[in-house]
Amino acid sequence: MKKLNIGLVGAGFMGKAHSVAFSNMPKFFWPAPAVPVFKTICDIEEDIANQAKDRFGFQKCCTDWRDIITDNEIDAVIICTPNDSHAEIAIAALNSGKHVLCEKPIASTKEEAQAMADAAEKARNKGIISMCAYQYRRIPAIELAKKFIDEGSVGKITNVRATYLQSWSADPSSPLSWRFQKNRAGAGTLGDIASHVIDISQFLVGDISEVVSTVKTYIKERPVQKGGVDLLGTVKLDEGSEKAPVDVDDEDLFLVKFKDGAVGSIEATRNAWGRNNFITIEVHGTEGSLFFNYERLNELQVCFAKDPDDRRGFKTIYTGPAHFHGEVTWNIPGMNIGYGELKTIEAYEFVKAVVEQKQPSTTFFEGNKVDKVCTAVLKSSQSNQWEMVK
Ligand code: 4PW
Repeated sequence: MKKLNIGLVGAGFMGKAHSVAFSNMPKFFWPAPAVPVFKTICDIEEDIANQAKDRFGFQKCCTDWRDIITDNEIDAVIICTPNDSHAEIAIAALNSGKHVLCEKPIASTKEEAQAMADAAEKARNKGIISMCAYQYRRIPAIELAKKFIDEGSVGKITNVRATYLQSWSADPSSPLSWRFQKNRAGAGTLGDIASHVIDISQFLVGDISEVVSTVKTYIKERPVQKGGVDLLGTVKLDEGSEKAPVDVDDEDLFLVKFKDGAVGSIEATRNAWGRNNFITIEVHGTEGSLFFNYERLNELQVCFAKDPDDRRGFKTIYTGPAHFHGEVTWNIPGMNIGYGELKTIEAYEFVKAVVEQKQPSTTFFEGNKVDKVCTAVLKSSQSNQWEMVK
């Protein structure tokens, strides 16, 4: 059985998600393309690195990511650090011949995003795989929507309405993690979550060519979190804590035009009470419509124009063994997959790409395409006019 030696950088929330995914991958996908071997985990905080080693089952830990890059035994690097370090780590890893799976958004500036896409393109010729962790396009119901669109079942797409709404930052006492700092994250809600629905929209309907946007910051300062991993608002800091300014967006609203002629709207916020991981996408075509909501992860709603007037309406398809990778997860539709299985599908796609030497669908090139849309959204929020995606 082939082995793939893994080094993981960043032992917080996403480090946990990828550790769970890579260790579960062969349990679902068997025979696995290669079995991941958990070599080294890195975190800048020694105590977190040490605990993560034992908790996630790595052989070693370190506090400097360069120790992973210079380790000749490591084949692939998973990057789960704040956005401002993605470029440096990813480019070093690619240049040293390691495959890279990097969390989204690809980077914290457009220059870094471009440099990563260029480095990935160069490495590609040497058989090196690069992948951005835009996992939501791999949801079985989204893959099914893509199938309906590609086979023409809903006709020519005219309109796309997408949202990504969460509530975890609506409370002003949620700490100022790196996600609220421009120099670390690049942008706020836009890079963090709007990027996901930009990716899904482009996956389903093709490239976005123009945008017009409004961007808002509601909570202008937050209590400072000192050390530790980002807990996505699950820990609140008290009134007396030191505060610092938020310099990124809380909320983004934008209209989009797709190259193929469809139009649409995208909305994202982390301040919507009652919305948790509310990723929705509704696609209208000349022959029908599709609707997906992540909070009903294992369902896709479809409506066909050709149905008789007295029977026409949305029907719900429950994804299961008949759908994308459903044959390896659970046996009956309705038993359902969750976030863990979704990241496991992503881990499989990455390892398969490495073994088969075929780039996955979410390359750094695709990640850079999402970044270009985000750049145009921010530009439009300043210019108050339509901006081309360049
Ligand atoms: O990428 C996103 C994150 O930054 C995630 O998919 C969900 O929202 C979970 O955390 C944030």
